[in-house]
Amino acid sequence: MSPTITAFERSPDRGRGLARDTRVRWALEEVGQPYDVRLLSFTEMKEPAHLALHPFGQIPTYEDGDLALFESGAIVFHLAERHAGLLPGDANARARAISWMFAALSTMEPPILDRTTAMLVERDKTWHEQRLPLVEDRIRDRLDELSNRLGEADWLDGEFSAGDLLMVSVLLRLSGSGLLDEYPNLSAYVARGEARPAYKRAFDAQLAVFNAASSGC
Ligand code: GTB
Repeated sequence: MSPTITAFERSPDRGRGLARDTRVRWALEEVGQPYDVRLLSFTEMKEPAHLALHPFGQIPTYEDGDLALFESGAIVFHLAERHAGLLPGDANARARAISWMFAALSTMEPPILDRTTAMLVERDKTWHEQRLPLVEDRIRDRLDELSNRLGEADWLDGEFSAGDLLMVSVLLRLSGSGLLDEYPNLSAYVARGEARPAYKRAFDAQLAVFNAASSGC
């Protein structure tokens, strides 16, 4: 039996691949693991059946036999541990790749999410125009450092890893902000991630869900 993940029945990002099921789909595609998807409405996400899987009533979740997981990072890590292709075999290189997974989620993602919040729910506040540049400067601080570390390398530490998968997924949330354009090496890094066949399959799969919902299928 294939594992089952959950995703938005109709993603608020209109199929741009920014919801967190995309990173899980991407990991599944990278390791060649077929999967099923259970689509959920916002109402269903808060009902007991889903809350039993996800304490915060969110997507994505992952079910495989008697294992149920939530948190996209934990799901990607689980897949990377159980399949070849997303973590190096050498123990030290593996530990460094895991550091990059945490860096993506706990160092890079928070300031980027803060900007999303500012744009989605604070736009009508009197202080929005003053706050946004501060939020964006905090993102720039991190992008400066990441850009310096990446340099001209293709990936963060040798071969493509789950660390890159999560880092590219996080950076993609800056699409349209103009911030990534200030860093040609990071823009190229994200483009390399998006060009991977596994990413394209993942992106197309989530887009197909949105298109089907929009056409009333
Ligand atoms: N830390 C968790 C993880 O990594 O899995 C966060 C999970 C999460 O935030 N899930 C969101 C969710 O279920 C969907 S991805 N939200 C519903 C809720 O909390 O009630 C976040 C997301 C939502 C919308 C856009 N968008 O429109 O662009 C992008 C990303």
